[in-house]
Amino acid sequence: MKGETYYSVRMRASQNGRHEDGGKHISGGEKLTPFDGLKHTVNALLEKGLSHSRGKPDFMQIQFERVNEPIRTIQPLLIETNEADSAEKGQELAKELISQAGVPRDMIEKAFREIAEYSRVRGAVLFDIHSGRRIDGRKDKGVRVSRMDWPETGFEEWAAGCGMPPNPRMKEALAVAAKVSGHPAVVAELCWSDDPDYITGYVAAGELGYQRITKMKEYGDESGCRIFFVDGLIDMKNCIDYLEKQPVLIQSGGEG
Ligand code: PML
Ligand code: MG
Repeated sequence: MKGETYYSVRMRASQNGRHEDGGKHISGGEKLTPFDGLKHTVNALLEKGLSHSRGKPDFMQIQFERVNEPIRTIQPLLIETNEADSAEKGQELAKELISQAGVPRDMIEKAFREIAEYSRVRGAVLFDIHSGRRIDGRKDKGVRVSRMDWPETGFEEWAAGCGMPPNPRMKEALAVAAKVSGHPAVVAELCWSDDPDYITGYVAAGELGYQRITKMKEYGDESGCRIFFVDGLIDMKNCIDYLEKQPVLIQSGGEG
């Protein structure tokens, strides 16, 4: 793996025009692959964008580019599943876990009050745990975490070892969470899907691991959430550069 040339492959799909022209987000995807995996990867992303519960896209962009920076390998987070029988209980549990990760309670409440507004943002929102303000400065675009992947064989071995089904959605979310929590400014991540038929979400942080919560919203709800609770005293440019540009492969036995 090390020494091999990798390519970052990205897909985004929307309906009623491009995202930046007000189109509805349908699907997105991020992969890292060696050259000989490009065809398969592009096809997999095409398939993902075309068969989505948020609707049929009328705009899709798939692009690849060679990655010139050295690739970092990062270990998967520990995983736990927490059952919640209502969205209200799931969100209360999420608040408790975010607080265990080190975010002050009043800041968590403030972030949750702003979730409806943040759900309009296409990427992630960076929320400063000191000021209680959004500090990514990216307006509707937010921050798109890119250039990470978990090679399939490694993921399948890991999933079998944890007794988890090798679910591709979970693989992608775990790869994002491991990359994001690998930056020292990120204290915790809160996420649930914008897909109307998927209600499991998670809270993730280095020590806490990847804490799945089985119900974070109601079926049929198309509002998602991706908030990174960050220590705004740490250099945010460095953090955003890392999230968008640092290539990362998830690998058991990788860096912490
Ligand atoms: C998404 O699909 O956008 C996020 C899914 C988060 C939860 C994945 C899981 O652990 O089941
Ligand atoms: Mg989605």
